[in-house]
Amino acid sequence: MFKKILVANRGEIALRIIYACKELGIKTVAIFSEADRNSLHVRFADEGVCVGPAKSSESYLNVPSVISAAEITNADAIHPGYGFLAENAYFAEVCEACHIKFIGPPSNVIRLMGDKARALAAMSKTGLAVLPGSGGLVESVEQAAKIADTIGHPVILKATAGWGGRGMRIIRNREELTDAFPAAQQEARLAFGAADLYIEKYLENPRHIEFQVMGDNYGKVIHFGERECTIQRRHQKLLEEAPSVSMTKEARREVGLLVEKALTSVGYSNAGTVEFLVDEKMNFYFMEMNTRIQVEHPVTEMVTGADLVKLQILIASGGKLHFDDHLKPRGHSIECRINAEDSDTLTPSPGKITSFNVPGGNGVRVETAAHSECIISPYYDSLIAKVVVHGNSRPEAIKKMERALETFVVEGIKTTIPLQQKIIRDPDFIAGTFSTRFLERFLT
Ligand code: MV4
Repeated sequence: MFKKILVANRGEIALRIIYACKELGIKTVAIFSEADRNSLHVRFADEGVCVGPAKSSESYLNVPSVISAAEITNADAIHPGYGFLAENAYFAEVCEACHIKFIGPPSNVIRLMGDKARALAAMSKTGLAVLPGSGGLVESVEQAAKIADTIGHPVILKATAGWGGRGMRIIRNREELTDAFPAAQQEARLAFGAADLYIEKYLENPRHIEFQVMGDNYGKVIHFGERECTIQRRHQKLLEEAPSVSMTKEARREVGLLVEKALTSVGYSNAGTVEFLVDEKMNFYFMEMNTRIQVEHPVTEMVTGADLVKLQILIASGGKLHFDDHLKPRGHSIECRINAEDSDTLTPSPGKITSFNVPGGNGVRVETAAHSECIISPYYDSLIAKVVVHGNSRPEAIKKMERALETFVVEGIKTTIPLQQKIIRDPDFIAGTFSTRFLERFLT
């Protein structure tokens, strides 16, 4: 087992990892930027190393600084959390070269999944369904037009290096393609440094359902069921749940087995998430894979009883997965991501929190690094807390969330709480009849 882990992150996820290490008897090293000197992750870790100024690119994303911090403190592993360096294949390679264990999948698998067109091709080859499309890069408007004619409009152009919906263009007819193709290329080049695009059939009202997986280093991959992540605004998730209301036991088993088979064949290990677009007929189409622990992992933990962060650490240190059977979800869990944002415009609202009361009680879990008098920095992600509830049923979980949000006091900055209160009281949300278009009704 590792003796000391460097936590290459900040905020609530850094705390989540430090808590897991404490429970496993592993020492921790926090890294921090000049803006985070007084943060809780620095306080609760055994050691702290300043890795640079407030700007992420010069601190949390600075590979030589982070590696040096691990070398100086003699850490034997690095947990990257999510965001920052978590899906940087080069960083994972440098860790490997420096004999520091990267707590995540092998660098070649990170690289494969980071290239969305290659990932689609690889997953399709293993038997996962993918939407009809180019099956690789599209080089020109003419080639794109030919594919669109074959599969029929509407189609969608996506950046192969993309994430967060940038570089995406929905194409409804041949005329639109002429302008959209170079525009998407340009946007992708600016955002990701690569103009490469691929094309696929566009689904009008899909759901977004993702499967949590964990693989060990002995060829075993198991799934931990699905999360429903359809409720998003501008590609930003606001609320996630497990299990999905639209899922059946049979579909879970069927898709889960396909996922396990696919990931075993690419040599996957550690935590990962396989994202699907799901149509009205409950057809699952592989969309992309995230090779990290995700923000919304707690809802899976609540219904399976697993500690996914501990499992990540145990697996990276050579441990084996020993689940005899697939975990059946018990009850229902919902997470609200509380962001320091204006809930109407979703624009950042940094500043000082003057008053802070975290909800509690039966079945309520709050992940946060915020506290009264703390400063929410404009330099980083605006996530300030995750409210996670667990109930015996979905209606019970919704009630608990309603009560938890009502008793969550955050003063001094604006938060997304009012928007999430609207969502959980919405008849379509309560009935479970929603698609990715759900939030359009709430747009201002
Ligand atoms: C799609 C789609 C419909 N059809 N692809 C949005 C983020 C990016 N990762 C992929 N996205 C989508 N891809 C096809 N072929 C609809 C979306 C989409 C979406 C997906 C999941 C959750 C919310 C969404 C909101 C708008 C669009």
